[in-house]
Amino acid sequence: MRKTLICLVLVLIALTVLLDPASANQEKTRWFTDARFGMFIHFGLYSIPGGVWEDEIMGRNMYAEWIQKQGNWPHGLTDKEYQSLAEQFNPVEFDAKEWVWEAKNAGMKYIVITAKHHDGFALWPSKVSSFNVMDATPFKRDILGELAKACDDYDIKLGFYYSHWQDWKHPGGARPPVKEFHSVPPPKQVSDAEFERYWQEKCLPQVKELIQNYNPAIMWFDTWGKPDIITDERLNELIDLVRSLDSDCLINSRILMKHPDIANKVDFLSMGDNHFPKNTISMPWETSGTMNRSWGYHQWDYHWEATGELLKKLVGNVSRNGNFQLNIGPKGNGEFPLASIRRLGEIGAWMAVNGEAIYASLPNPIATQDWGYITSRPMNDHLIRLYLHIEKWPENGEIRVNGVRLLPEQVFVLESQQSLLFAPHHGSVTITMPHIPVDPKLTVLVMDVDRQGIE
Ligand code: JFZ
Repeated sequence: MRKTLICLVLVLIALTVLLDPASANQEKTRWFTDARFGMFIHFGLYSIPGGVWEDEIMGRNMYAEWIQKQGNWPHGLTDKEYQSLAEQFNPVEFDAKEWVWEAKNAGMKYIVITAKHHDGFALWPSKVSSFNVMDATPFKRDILGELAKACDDYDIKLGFYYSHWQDWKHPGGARPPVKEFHSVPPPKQVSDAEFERYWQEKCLPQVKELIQNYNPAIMWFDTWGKPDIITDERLNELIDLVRSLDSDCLINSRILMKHPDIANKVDFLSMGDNHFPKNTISMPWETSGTMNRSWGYHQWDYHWEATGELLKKLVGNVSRNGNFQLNIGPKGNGEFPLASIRRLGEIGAWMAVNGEAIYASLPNPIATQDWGYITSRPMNDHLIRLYLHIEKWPENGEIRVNGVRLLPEQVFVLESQQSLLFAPHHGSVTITMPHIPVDPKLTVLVMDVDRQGIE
């Protein structure tokens, strides 16, 4: 009797999960939404020229990974010129452990690397196409395999960017529809039959290979606009393939961003590059951003952003229920640029003392505030913890938290536990700040308050 009852309860639990796709999906994406912060890596043949070809420099705002098809020289590069880079690809300084350690030390919980970018070059020994690190380069090491191993060792999730739409190596891969695109003769749009050939003989088999060989936590696909050549049929075929091989592997919305039903087909939304939404979005979502302008290493891109600005992007997203995936463009020899390393280290130092306000935190439950951002965490049935991320240190020594109507139980500086005085103020709470700005980048205060006080 007891056994039957237990069985019945188990079946009921299983049914609720099965019948409620939203809750099943929440379970599946939990690690991702808890993580909040990841690393993007753009690495490939384009990392060698780093935005420069025979003394010609790509525009400093341009993406260096596009050097084959876009430049300020009149012709772009011929396929032959670009593909000859494979013979030079020998990133002897590449050390998977070092890369993963940098991510871990920065407080990141996952890495997504360009397994294959638009140029069609594979960073793993693909049996599907010989245009890969093992068969076409002197390096002859499985970069993805080494990374997968290091990620396991450091408990970091690994995902792959795979350019499913554009492939400039395969004759059937789509060509970019951008007006800045240079090539003589101009790019011919591929026919549906040509694309189907690419789809069946390269794209799908390589995706299958990636999942079977490395068991990625994320397949990160990339389109922009709404390319007609990715038909509903092809979209479903690709999604079904991933799902059938690994039902836990997360898929991002850029697989076909503008599709009207995309939110129901994928696991998380990826925003446009460096696009930071101003509203809370309940579905898991992420912005990918760069530290400078280019994704792939660009020797002349000096637009490095300050660490504080990068932190604000992270915190801003988390306060709206989103993630931040911050890009690194390693150099052709496999090293991270020093400017990136410094920023990663500084972010990591901040995360080491303020991580509680980020990991597995919830969005801002009250009004937006003019002094910064709020993240939150339920503590028990009645208490909610608000993390106040102070961006602008107040000149009058006080900050006012609007929308808190009951007096908090306590307020303190997260990194030092210093208690702060507070007082009610017409339906809000005023906090007396320390005299010296605790952290000029972003200071986190903790405020524990009764839930009823913010409803
Ligand atoms: C794409 C790539 O072309 C680029 O090289 C880089 O990998 C980046 C992360 O993704 O570029 C995009 C894709 C989508 C948008 C903008 C640039 N978008 O939707 O705004």
